[in-house]
This record gives sequence, C-alpha cells and structure tokens, in this order.
Amino acid sequence: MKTDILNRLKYSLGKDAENASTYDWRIAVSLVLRDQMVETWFQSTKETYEASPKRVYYLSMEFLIGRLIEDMISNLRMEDTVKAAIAELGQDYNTIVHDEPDAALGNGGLGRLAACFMDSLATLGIPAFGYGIRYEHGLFEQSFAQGQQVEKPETWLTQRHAWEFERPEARYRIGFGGHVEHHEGKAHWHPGEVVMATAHDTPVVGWKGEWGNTLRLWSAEPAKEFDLESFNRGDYLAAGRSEALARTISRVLYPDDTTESGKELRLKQEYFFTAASLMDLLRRYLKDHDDIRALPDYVAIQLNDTHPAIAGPELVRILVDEHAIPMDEAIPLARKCLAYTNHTLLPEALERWSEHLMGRILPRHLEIIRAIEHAHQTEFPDSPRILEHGDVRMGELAFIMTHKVNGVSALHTELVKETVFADLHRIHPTRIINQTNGITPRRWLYGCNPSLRHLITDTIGEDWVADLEQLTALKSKRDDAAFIEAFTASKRENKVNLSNWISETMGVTLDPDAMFDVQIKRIHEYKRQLMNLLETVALWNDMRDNPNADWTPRVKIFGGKAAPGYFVAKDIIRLINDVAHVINTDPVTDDKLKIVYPPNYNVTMAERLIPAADLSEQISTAGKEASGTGNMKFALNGALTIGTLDGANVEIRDHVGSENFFLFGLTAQEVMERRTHHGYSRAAIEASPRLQRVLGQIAEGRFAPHDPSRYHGLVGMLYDHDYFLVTCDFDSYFDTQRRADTAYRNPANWAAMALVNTASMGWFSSDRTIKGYARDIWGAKSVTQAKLEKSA
Ligand code: B1N
Repeated sequence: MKTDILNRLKYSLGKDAENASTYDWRIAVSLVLRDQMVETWFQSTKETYEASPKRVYYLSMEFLIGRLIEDMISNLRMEDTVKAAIAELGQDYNTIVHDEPDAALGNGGLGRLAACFMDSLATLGIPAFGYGIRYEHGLFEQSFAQGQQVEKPETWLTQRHAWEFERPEARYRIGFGGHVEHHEGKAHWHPGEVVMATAHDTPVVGWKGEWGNTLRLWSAEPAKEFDLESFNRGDYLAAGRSEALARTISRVLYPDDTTESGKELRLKQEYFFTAASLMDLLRRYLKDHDDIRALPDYVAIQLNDTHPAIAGPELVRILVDEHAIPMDEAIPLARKCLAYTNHTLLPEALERWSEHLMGRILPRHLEIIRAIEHAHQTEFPDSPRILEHGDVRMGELAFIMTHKVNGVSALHTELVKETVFADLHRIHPTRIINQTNGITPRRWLYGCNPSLRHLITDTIGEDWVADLEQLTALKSKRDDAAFIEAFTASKRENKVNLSNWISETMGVTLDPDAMFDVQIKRIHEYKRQLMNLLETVALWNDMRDNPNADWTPRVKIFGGKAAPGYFVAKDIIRLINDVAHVINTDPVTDDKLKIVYPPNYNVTMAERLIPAADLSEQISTAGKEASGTGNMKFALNGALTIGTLDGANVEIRDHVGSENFFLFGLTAQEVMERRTHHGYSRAAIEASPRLQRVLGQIAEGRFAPHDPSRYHGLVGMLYDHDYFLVTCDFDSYFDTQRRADTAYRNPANWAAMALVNTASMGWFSSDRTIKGYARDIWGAKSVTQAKLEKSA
C-alpha cells in the first residue's frame, strides 16, 4: 500500500513525498483505492454479460453521495491497511479523509436516498446503473452574515474528482427545439440545437467489495467545439457562445427541494440526462438482443420522482420513430419498462410545464404526449388529463406511462391513493404500491459511528452490516447494566467529539452531559423548524422565571439550507440565529440552554451530528413529510424521536415501540379537518399563554432590538394563515418536550430506550427497501441468483 501510494504520487500527480500537499496525498490514496475496486468492477460487468439478467436503471436528477473515501475504505475492508500506510508515510489519516470535498449533487432526502440505493444495489449484487447529471456546481455553500443566509457557488469539480473515469467513447447527441415533419405516416424531428452528453463513471462497490455497479453521470458539451468561422470574422464572443450554452445544461444543480422551479433550463436538464441514459441503455441492450419487443424482460427503469418522467414519451418516440413500432404497441411496451416513485404531495413540487414551452423545446414529445393522452382517454373516458389548462402535468404523465407507482412510506402511499392520484387509482387500482424508504447501514452506522460500531460488533459479530435485522439480538441487552454503561459511554464519546468541533468552529462551549436535541434538514415551513424555535424561547422564559429549579440542560442544534428564493424559510434562519445570539449570551441560562446552528449543513456534517444526538426532531405537519430518512438515521444511532405521526415516523414508532418514542400533535386527518375551522390559529394562540408570550417577544423586537419590526411578517403569518399548524401543535409539542426532559433525568432508562431504538431499526436498512423494489417492481435478481435459477 505504501509503495502504491508513493507511485501514484509520483506518476499520477508528479510529486515526491517531500513536496506533496494534503491534496496530493488524498488524490494518491484515492487512486490506489480506486485501483483496488477495478477488478471487482470488471468481474461484475463480465458476470452480468454472461448471465444476461435484467438490469436496473435508476434515473435521478440527484445523487447526494457526499465524500466517498471512507465508503471505499470500509467497503473494501482496508481500514487498518490504509491507516497504517498513511501513518508510516508520516501523514495524518483524518486530515487526508477530511480533505475530500462533499459531493453535493442533490438537495436533501431524495438525492441521499438515491445514493443509499446505489450502495444497497451493489451490496445485494443486483446489476444496476445510476444515471444522473455531473453538475459542475453542486448545492450552494451556505454561510451566515449577521444571521442571514448567504449563498456561494459550490466548486467541488475545481479539484480532480479521483473516483471517476471519463468515457469519451460514450457520447450521444441530444437534440432540442426545431420542428417535426410528417410524411408517409412517419415523423421526422429536426432539432434546432444539439448538445453532446458525455459519460463519467464512478464505480460503486458494495459491502466487502464483492460486487461493483456504475454511477454514470452525464456532462453537457458542445456538439461543435468552437465556431472557427465567427472567430475568423473577428466575432470572438459569438465563437464561444454555442459552447457556453451547451455547457450551461450541466452547470448547476437547481437548489429547490420540494419548492417551485419550473424554468426552461430545468426542463432541458431533465430531457438531457433522460435521453442520454435511454440511448445508452438501448445501445447496451441491442448489443446482445435483436428483438426490441423483449426489452421489458431485460430492462427495468426507475424514475426518481417526475424529474425524468419525459422518459415515457422519449422511449415511445424511439420505439415509434426509430424502430417502426406502431404507437398503440409502443405505449404499453414502454410502460412495461418504466416505474415511478412519488416523493411528495406538496402541490408546489408537482411538476408541470406549459404546453407552449414543451412544444418549443421538445416538439415531437408534445405530439407523443398528446397521443398518450388520446390513447388513455379513449380507454378510460373519465380519466384525469395529462394536458390541463395549457400545462403538461408530469405526475399524471408518469402515472399513465409506468406499470408501478410507489409511495415512500405506508402513510404517504395511502395519501397518494386518496389525494393526488385518487382518480387514476380508481382506474388502475393495482398500480400504486408502497416501498418504505431505508438507509444504508454502511454509511449511517458503520462509517459514521465507529464507537457504536465496535460495541455492536464486539457483542453480536459483524454480520449485521449486511443483514441489519440482526440488531434485534441487542434487545436482550437492555437489562444488562454493563452493556448499558458501554452504550452510554459510546454516545458520550460522540458528544464530546461534537462539542470539540463546535467549540473549534463556532466558539461555543457545550456541556456534553446536556441533552443534544437535533433538527437537521432543509428549512421548510412544513418541517416546522419555527415551532422548535418557539418552544426553545418558551423554555428559556420558564428557566428565567424560575432559574433555581432543577432544569434538564439542553443543547438545541439546527442545521439546514433554504432555497435561495424561499423568503419565509430565510426569515426562519435569521430568527434562529437572532434568538441563538440572545440566549447564548444570557448568564441566567448559561449552563442550561444553548442554541447552535453550524452553517453549510451537508452529508459530512450529518455524519458528525447524528451519532451525537440524544433527541431527533421529526416534527413536520402530519401528512406533509412523504417519508423522511434522517428520522431513520437518528433512531439507528440511538437517539429517541420526538415526532408527529407523519411519513415513516409512523412505522419507526411501530418498530421501536410507542413507549420509546415521544409522540405529539394532530394526525393527518385532524390536520385536514382543523384547516376547515375559521380562525383556527388565532384560537390556538389565544388558548396558549406561553405561545402568546413568545410571539409577543418576537413581535416587539426582543431578538432584534435594532430592527424591532423584523419579524412582524412571520408573526402575522402565524396569527392569520398558519397553514402548517405550528400554533395548533405548539402546546402538545411543549408538553412532550417536558416529558423528554423528565425521561432524560434517568440516564440508565434513557439509554435502555435508546438501545431499543437502535436494536429495532433493522427493517429500515435500504437493503430491505431495494429487495422490495426488486421483487415487486423490477422483477430483478442478483446475478448469483439469476445464475442459480438458470442452472436449475
Ligand atoms: O424525498 C425523500 C423523503 O424522505 C422526503 O420526505 C421528501 O420530502 C423528499 C423537488 C424534491 N420529495 N420531493 C423532493 C426534491 C427536489 C426537487 O427539485 C422535489 N424531495 C422529497 C425521499 O423519499
């Protein structure tokens, strides 16, 4: 290993050990690790060609992969070797690992789910490709200036991306615009603009390095590198214009998580990567099959939300225009290959494109969408429409063009059936199914929580890493005092590490014995960070009223970004920071209450915070969070949840037991009912003196003395249109927090409850989720399984 690293330093980076920077060392180590994966990766590809099984294609606008080096090291079981080699080379392991930029090619849960799925597909040995966009700039970097969010472009690709292989040979022409000609019953699309899609492959190796799949990301390049004619004419700007336009397509990730976007460039991004992926998978298919009609036997395409839903019309276009299959046959054939995952019910996140824009960017696709609409309408005359009020509704398109539609938690799936797709569900009653989300235990326990990992492995062996249900064996340890002590010590170690980091990076001193109460996720009204903050202020008031009472010390930790155009969310960020400033400098509560909001929350920060949490905040308005996956990560790492009956919280509570979960708040049904009451929020505020007092303080400028009217808008909104029922759930939330306080005062009992959480989370492994997709949606198997069945 040492020699390999030095060789890489020398021959790939052109450096000797004396002159190498941290960056050089990191790239050298990464390249050595990548070399180690290549054998497995080739072997997997070879076996796949031999067995010719069904391949899975996961199409996603987002893959929130974070750093990869530790994944690679642990999946290849090389931790000791790498650590020893780096130490002998006189370098620091942590410095090298922490030098890797966090690849933020996603916004939040949807993108992170895609990354967990890639890990599980590889671990299960299912032949699969992830297809997405190689954004030059991932999610913006967040900082705070006087408490307000400031966005800076993220620049991960200014450094060498050590894990990928560029594939200049895998290049496709992607057309946009132009016009369509029809003659002799055939359509001919003549695009007005063409860009090239170039593949970049990152190997994804599963647990123990036994199987490798590919994450193939597309970057956009000009079809014509440079306009020499314009250049020679002296028009230097025009010479580079088409190049710049083309590259714009893969320039930047849209920073909207379940908020509106609807921009032309976004539609181009969606078509760009979907078209490139379909061309690529069809080329692979046609290499060893000649009957295009057998495509559904060999290809399963999963659409991660509606972002790649243009895959329906695009596949039909290819079948009809390029393979001369009649439209009425092409539509069901395409449908058999495609499935769609819905991730949200929020109306603002349901994609729709104006017919006008669609017709301008994708004229042939608009014709095909009309044909799909016509065919479906003929068969089911009272079907809801894809084309409505001059818009193309991508949810309806995705539903109609796929053979399975899945929700991401049991509750969410029922709501999908009852609300957004109620009419389509009546027509196609078996199409909607549930696949509750999961998380990869490799990153979200093994990798991020070494102290707990060692304790578990010492107790039950190591097989839990690829078979998480084995954690149930830990349940019997809840009455084992020595084990509980070790479990508590592991948590405390993580809390001390976090406290040190907070002290170094933010200059705030934390008490590691205080309850660490964490809410990390995108800032959104429905997630109700505001309610958490109001409760914090109410607690602060109570502490100040009665400073000598026996309070349970708390640290409130917030993390998360707001979409740059989401002004209410940005106000909430500013208020958290303003309140933090006042509370953290109050001598009366100094040893009892602190608020910290480290900027630029990302995957790497999650890996730091989650293992150190005692209490996990999962407090969305019931019916609004489709699933949540952070909720699973916390419970797995031994935090107790305070939460509503929303998304996967419901199933987590079922698994860990209601006695080990702090439940509060209105149910989804009650939420819908409450909204019909006139003046419900004003009534709730009037019924709660505690809440009134807090809102009064915020409104009179207690937390912004130099700009007292700063939060009038926010407070006014709570009085008059509190759509997410912060006011209605406030008292129940506050009371439940006090129950948590009381429980925390009995450390052994708290630890036993936390342990039952960890021990009960096996079902939430993304390995279980992927097995569900493979069985119920894709009809896909591991290559090992496929071979066995072939020989039987
Ligand atoms: O997908 C996650 C769920 O666990 C979360 O509950 C859900 O909110 C999240 C438009 C989205 N839904 N929709 C999005 C992301 C980006 C975008 O541009 C919508 N993200 C979710 C995984 O199932």
